[in-house]
This record gives sequence, C-alpha cells and structure tokens, in this order.
Amino acid sequence: MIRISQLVSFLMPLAAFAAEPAPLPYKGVPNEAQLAWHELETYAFVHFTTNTFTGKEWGFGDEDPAIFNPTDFDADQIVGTLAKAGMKGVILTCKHHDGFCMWPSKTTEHDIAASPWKNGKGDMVKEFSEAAKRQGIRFGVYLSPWDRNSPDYGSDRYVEVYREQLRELLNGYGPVFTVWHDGANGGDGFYGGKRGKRSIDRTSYYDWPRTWEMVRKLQPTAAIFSDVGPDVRWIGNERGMAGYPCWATYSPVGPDGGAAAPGHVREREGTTGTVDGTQWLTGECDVSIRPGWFWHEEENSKVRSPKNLLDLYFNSVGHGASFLLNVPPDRRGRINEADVAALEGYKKALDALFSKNLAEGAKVSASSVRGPDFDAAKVLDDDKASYWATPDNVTKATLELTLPEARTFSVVRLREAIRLGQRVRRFSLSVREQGQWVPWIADGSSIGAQTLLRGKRVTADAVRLELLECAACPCLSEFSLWLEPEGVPDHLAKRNPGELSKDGWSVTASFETADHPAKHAIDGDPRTFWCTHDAVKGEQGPPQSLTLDLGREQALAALLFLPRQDGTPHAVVDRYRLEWSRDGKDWSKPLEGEFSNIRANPVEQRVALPPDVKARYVRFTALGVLEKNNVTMAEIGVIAADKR
Ligand code: FUL
Repeated sequence: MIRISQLVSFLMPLAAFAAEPAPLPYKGVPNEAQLAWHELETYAFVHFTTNTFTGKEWGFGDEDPAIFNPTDFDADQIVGTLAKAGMKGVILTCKHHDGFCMWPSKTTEHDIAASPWKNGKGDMVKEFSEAAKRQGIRFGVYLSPWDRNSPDYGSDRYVEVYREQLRELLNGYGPVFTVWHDGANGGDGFYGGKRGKRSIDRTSYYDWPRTWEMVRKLQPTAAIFSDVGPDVRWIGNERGMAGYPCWATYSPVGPDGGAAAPGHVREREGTTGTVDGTQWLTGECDVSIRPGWFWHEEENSKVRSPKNLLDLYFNSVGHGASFLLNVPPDRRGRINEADVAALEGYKKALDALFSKNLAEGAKVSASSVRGPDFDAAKVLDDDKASYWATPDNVTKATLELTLPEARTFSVVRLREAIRLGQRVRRFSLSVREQGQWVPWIADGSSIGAQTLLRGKRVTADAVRLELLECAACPCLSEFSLWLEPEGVPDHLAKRNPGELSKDGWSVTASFETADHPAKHAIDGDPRTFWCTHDAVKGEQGPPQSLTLDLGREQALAALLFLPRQDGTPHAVVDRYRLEWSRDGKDWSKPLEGEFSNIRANPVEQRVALPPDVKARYVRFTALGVLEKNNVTMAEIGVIAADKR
C-alpha cells in the first residue's frame, strides 16, 4: 500500500514542471466584439448623401431626393482607395440627420428609390457592402438617430421606425463590424412639413438598451458605438485626438456621483477614459480628412497632408484608440484626386515607419518571470496571444532589450495582453548610447491594446523598459522599436482661393471689450477673438453684430466665419444673420442660417452669398450661441466673386 507521504514526495518534482497558471483578468476586460474591433485599428467613414449635392453639413430634411444623382459613381474606386490606404473597414452614412435613406427602405419614401440615380433602382448600402467584400475590408453602418425629415421624430413611433431601419440594414447586407449611433440629436427640422424644433431627452428617448439587444441578436460580432458605448466610446472631439493617458476602461457614474445605469457615462471623459475602470469601453477617434464631413468643392484645397494624417495615427491608434478617418466622395461619386494623393502619401509614410522592427534579433531579459510559458522573449514573437508576465505579487519590473548592434530608432510600440485587462499604470524607457544609460521616454502611462510613443531619434544598442507601477502583475505581448521616416509631405493648404486680404479693412461692433475688441476678428490670428464679455463690462448675449468696412465696393461670393479655436464651445455662434450694403445705409434682405455641427467640429464655416452681390459693408449678426450668453468670433473673412 502506498502511503500519502510517499505519494506526495513522488508528485512534488512533477509539480515543479507543471505549467504556471495564467494571471487572472484584472477589472474590465474586452468582449469578443471588442477584441475583433481592436484588430482593425484604422478604418474609414464615408459621408455621402444629399448634402454632397447641396453643400450643407446638416441637411434640414426637406431636400428633394431628385438632387441625389452622382454622375460617375464607382464603389470600387472609393472602397479600393480606402483599402489601399490601409483602412480595414468602411462605415457608410446609411442615413444622416436629414433622414435620406441611402437604401430603398420600407419605412419611408425619403430614400434613394425616390432619386433619379439608377432610375430609382439603386442601393448605396448594397454597393458599399459588396465593394467592401471585393476589396477585402469590413463593412459597417452609420444610422443617425436624429431624423430631421421624419414626421414622427420625437414620438415613440419614431423609435420603432429607427429600429426597423436598423433591422433592414442588419438583415440585408451581410455581416457588419460596427453599428454607429451618432450623438448629435434633436433641434429644428422639416419633420414631415411641420417644421419646428423637437427636443428629446438623449438619455431616455431612444431606449438604447433595447436597441443594443436587437443589434447583438442580429449581428453578434458587431462593435456598437455611441457617445457612451456599450462597446466603443466617442473620444470627445472630432479632431482625431485621444488623450494620453487614454484608458480603454471606464467606470460609469450617475449624475449624483453614484453608480449609473448602462449608457449613462460622463461624456466629457471620453478623451482619457477612467483609470481602473470596471467596464472595457474603448475609444474611437472620428475625424475628417477635410474640414467638413461632407465633400465641398471649396475644401479640395484643404485636405489634410500626409504628415498630418500620420500625426493623427499616432494620436489615435498610438494611444490605444482607433482611427476612424472620414473620406467623403464628391458629386461624381468618387474620392477626389486631392484626397487620393493625401492618402497615398500617408500610407507610404506608414509603410516606411513599420518596414522594420528594430528590436528584431535582440536578447530580452526581465527582472522577473512568471514561468517558462511567460518568458521575456514573448514580447518579440509577433504574436499578440503570447505574453511575458511576472508572478502575481510582482507589480514593478524591468525588461531589457540588448540589440545585436547599435541601431537608430525613434518610436517604441508596447502592447498589453488585453484579454487580461489594462494593468500597467506608469513606465519609463531609457537607452544605452555608447555605453551610457540615458533617459529616453520619461512619462509613459497607459499601454492597453497598443501604445506608440515618439521619442527623440537615438542610436543605441540596448533599451530598458521600467514598469514603475502596475495595478496587477504586468502582461506584455509586445515591445518593439521603429524609425519614423523623415520628410513626410506637410503641404497643408491653409489659404482659401479667392479670399480677400484684410489690409485696409475696419470693423465696428454692437458691443466690445478691451480684452477682446472687434478688431481681433480681422487680425488674421485664429488665436485671438472678439468677445462680448469681460470682467469690467460684464456680458452681452445675442443678438450682437459686427460690421465690416472692406474699404471699397467688391463683388462678393461667400462669407467665412471661424469660431474661437481655444477648444471651448462657450459662446460659439450657431445661428446668424447676414446683411450687406454698398453705402452702409441701405441694407440687403437678411440671410439667416445655422452653423451645423459647430459644437463638435469648430472649423471655418462658409456662407455662400446669392449671385451678383456687390458691397463695401457686411454686417454679421449672431442670433444664437452655444452654452453661454455672450458672443465670440475668432475671424471673419470674405471670398471675392470673380475669384471663386
Ligand atoms: C457628428 C455629426 O453631426 C456630423 O455630421 C458627422 O456625421 C459626425 C461623424 O458626427 O456628430
């Protein structure tokens, strides 16, 4: 008979060889849809609807479907251009705020079937989803919750219509990788001819949890985006910039500071997320390659440069978020040559950056290793599933790469094994240059799915990563080194063709202050602004006007308005009136309008004037502003008619 003690002494040596168990996950971890989404990193938005033909950013909902008629539509030119630029997916605005459905929908007559394109037999959702398949990238749908066309908007019935539209999209076009619910909501619109303003309670009106349940059922692998998730969160701006740190986790907090129901997240924290959050809710950076989301002829000269696009990649993907780049087709139904050129330059730079991992062939050593399955070399094997880890109680550690020879690099990429959550809190990097250890990157914080940091260009034969603080034992799957190419083109066209010089102009305002006088609106400096508020005089709300004297009479085509550029929406004008005059006494009929989407995307606005305007004086009146009760304006300008 074998005694227990004999059995134990027989098994003990075997236990030493038994595989060390993997670390337990820490707090919020990604679900399968999020894991698949993390693989994509960059994908494209295609904003395309009647706005492409009206020149608007937000259609009112009364656009005649007859205007939607691209002259030379080519889905493969569009999707192929995006795929070549490295985009792993494409999201089409199947319906934007104006309510025009880009597919024949049973829910409305305000759709593509009412347009002359393909004699009403066309279906843009089909075109894009099939082109995506042919080009080997994923397809996603954007369906605006706000519908300025629907007579039912604001009632329960509309929420049913919205769900039905989603059902049509999710049942009819194969698998989708994401469903995009825009956060811009409620306001004035056509609403089936009733015209007027409809406000809804964004947190309760749509009953999101029910809609999400439906999406999960129809498309279980789609990552659901909205300002508040549940899978992907808005990064909080439309400039393509995630914060750093940028935590992939979030802890929803209710208005009273206590725990919140799902979906009630503090929106403004999208940029950084919540350290140690209980929910994996990763960030997405949506940004347009042009100032607006839709194609406008006059923005052909304002397409981002390859260098600028590369910067956006670093600030989004490089901070663990994703890069959702909008590339809007023009009226032909093609990606314009200017955008194609920018994308080609960007992809060339990206390929050069990732042409060689300069950590390849290095010897890796770690201050601590959990066991043979988690050894330090796992950070070099190009496999995201394998990782280096320390024992559970070790939350500070050092990892060192010794290169076969001195190599020149400027960028480091780190990845955590995110199935186990986000664990690293603080790190630094140093390099060995000619035998001396010197600090390289001092202020590392979040890593997550990936962190790409630009350091100064160095030539070194060893690199040391110090994990200074971790919430649980670190699990790193990648530590790689890269060299950023030099001379990436940065030809951002800043001047508007035809824009008049402001020399010799003068300006008066209905109210001005010493700190922010009206002349700041014509000083050519986007950082200074006119503002009807200061500590001495207090504040004056709209209407407030500013009158320009151009010095002499001119033929005018358009007015330019640049909102304050210091990042706050306070007192940004969103409704205006425009008048002009030859002599400063007799004024034209007023032209009134809104600056759509100026809160999320505070770029230069352009107001086209009717034909044959000749004027020396132009009066701009702010009729409405965001949030505060005063008025601000960074710059005002005009485009001459003959140079348009
Ligand atoms: C915003 C919308 O209002 C814009 O028009 C655009 O679609 C952007 C992606 O989201 O909230």
